[in-house]
Amino acid sequence: MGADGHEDDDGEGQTGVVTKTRPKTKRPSLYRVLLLNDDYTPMEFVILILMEVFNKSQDDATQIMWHVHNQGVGECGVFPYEVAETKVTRVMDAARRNQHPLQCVMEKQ
Ligand code: TYC
Repeated sequence: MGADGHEDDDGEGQTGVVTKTRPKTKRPSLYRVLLLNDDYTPMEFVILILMEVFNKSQDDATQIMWHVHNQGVGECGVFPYEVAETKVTRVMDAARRNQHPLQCVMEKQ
């Protein structure tokens, strides 16, 4: 600081464009995994799927199954893209293996 109260020009003062860098921590987009109702898949099978693929308790799985049965669609969970994709594939593979028409889809949240 000079006697006149102004900054001394010591040559270190920066001039030009000030770029404020913001750390880019992009969080992954989330996807809802949904089960769709149908008339043929046994309720027990849906409950087992919810327990095995979505790690639900028997009580939670039963509640979700009834919700889907009554409302036509219901959420099994919300996951990053690749996790959601893997779960949809596991459900669809199990349904196909057991010849049930159960449908599972994912949608961006
Ligand atoms: N609606 C089926 C039945 O009455 C049960 C069911 C529930 C099927 C949920 C699919 O995602 C589903 N057997």
